[in-house]
Amino acid sequence: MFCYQCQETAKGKGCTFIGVCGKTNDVAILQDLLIYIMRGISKLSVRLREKGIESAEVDKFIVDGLFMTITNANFDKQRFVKKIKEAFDVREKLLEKLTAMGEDPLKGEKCDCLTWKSNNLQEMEEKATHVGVLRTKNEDIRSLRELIIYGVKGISAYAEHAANLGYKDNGIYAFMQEALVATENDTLSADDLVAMVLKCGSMGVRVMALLDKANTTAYGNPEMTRVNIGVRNNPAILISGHDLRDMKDLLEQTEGTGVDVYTHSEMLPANYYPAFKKYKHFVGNYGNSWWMQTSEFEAFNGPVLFTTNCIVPPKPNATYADRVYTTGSSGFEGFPHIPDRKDGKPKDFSRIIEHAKKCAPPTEIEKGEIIGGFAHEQVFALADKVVDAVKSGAIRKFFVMAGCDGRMKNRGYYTEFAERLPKDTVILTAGCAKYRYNKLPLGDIGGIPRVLDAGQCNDSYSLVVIAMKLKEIFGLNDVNELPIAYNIAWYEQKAVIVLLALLSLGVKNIHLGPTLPAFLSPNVAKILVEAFGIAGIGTVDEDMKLFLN
Ligand code: FSO
Ligand code: SF4
Repeated sequence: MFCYQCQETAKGKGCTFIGVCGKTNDVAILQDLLIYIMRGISKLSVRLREKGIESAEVDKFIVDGLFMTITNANFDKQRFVKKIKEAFDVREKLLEKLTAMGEDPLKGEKCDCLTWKSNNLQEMEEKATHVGVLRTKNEDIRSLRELIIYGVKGISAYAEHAANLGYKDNGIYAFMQEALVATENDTLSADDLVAMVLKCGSMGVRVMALLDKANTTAYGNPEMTRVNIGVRNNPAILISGHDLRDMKDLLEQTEGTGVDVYTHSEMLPANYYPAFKKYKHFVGNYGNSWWMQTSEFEAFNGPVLFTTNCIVPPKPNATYADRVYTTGSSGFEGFPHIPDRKDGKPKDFSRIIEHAKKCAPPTEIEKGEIIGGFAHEQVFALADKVVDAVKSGAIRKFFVMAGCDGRMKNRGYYTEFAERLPKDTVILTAGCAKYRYNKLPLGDIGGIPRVLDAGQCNDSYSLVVIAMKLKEIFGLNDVNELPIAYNIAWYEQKAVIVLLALLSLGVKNIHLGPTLPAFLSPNVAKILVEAFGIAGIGTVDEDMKLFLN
């Protein structure tokens, strides 16, 4: 195996025997094979699209397939085997369709991503070792191809959540397939691929806008909310991940059962939505960001539902492994998987609810409240206050500190950075990065909290909308003239698409940490530095000086 798609990749270079995330060699190579066959499917689908033929089945397949390969989403080997077999069937139908139209389905194509097939696991594994990342020998082309793939994986996650709420965009699906094809096209130059990277960024904005519309139309606009982080004395279910439709189904089905619901990690922002706040058995948020789950799930005592990443494989002596469930694109061998909803009907969470009834209430690990819900509409409602504070100098600068958290010690940088920021600065955040500082007593500026949490990583879109609004209010020509600095933390591929989205909007001088991606070759990194002023992070001292001058 070779995988370098996330920030925690082994030695900052690549995982080769087993993933730092726990992904095994078997799963890693099957993910490579799945992506390879999806390239073949995309080649055929792109040709059919040129003839005006779209397939909802193909679109969904590509979205799900990519999402399953995101870091920490799915560790279940059998699910990948099944998905690869399904991929052969999906591809076959497209080949047949082209043939029926009188076309040569292979038309000059040499890539065996269009033809290779085997239902034998050993043969699959053998093939898989030849179609991974390192197959592209030129390191700059490899770097750009992978940057595109990771961006599209990020898009897939947000597209899936939006689709679960009935929001679909054929333009986004078409782009995802076009991008997969581009990463298999040897005639494309580095410049062509850079153009594709930027297009990927603008599609990132588009998919985040779509998901924002889906979430806010279905559940209302997030509003300023004080979220309880303590516990009550009832058995409970902990829900993690990003899928708000799953959240809704779970809240509805637990109502009146005596089982409470708590959010975990990236589901915390569900507490900010009017449609969810009304449920009396929705108690609040339990625990911290994803990587602390191994101890926090022990203490929770009740079942845990993963709607997406980030899953950490339980330690061999974990007492909670028999009470974790997955759904959607997430999976883990041994965790029961709740099947997809059919015909738009709710998913059936009764099994988890029955399980919860037999469990002890959660053990308290924290007490108090955290504040959040500062997505675009809530911030617009405070716009006069914010603008006055900027004009009077009460707010000197905003710091976008969105993105992900992770387990590496050097992420302590973000806690220290937040603590040491002067009192006339405000942090704008989204994603699980916030857990590094959202429980610090950072105070407020004239009633405006110094940490404004917009929501999940996809709600970085809100931060962009807020920046655009401020640009308009202050009559500026360029978003980079605003007193906003970007100090973003990344971990997995959704953060990659958030970054590309910001670049496509012309945001410059983003600092990215705690380390720059291993998949950026020196030349590709140079392009990003020269064109966009991207930089890594230094020490807190150095960066404080740099950002504040
Ligand atoms: Fe975090 Fe995990 Fe939202 Fe990611 S929980 S790391 S970027 O999945 O998606 O922020
Ligand atoms: Fe390694 Fe990250 Fe890939 Fe997991 S996702 S195998 S930790 S690079």
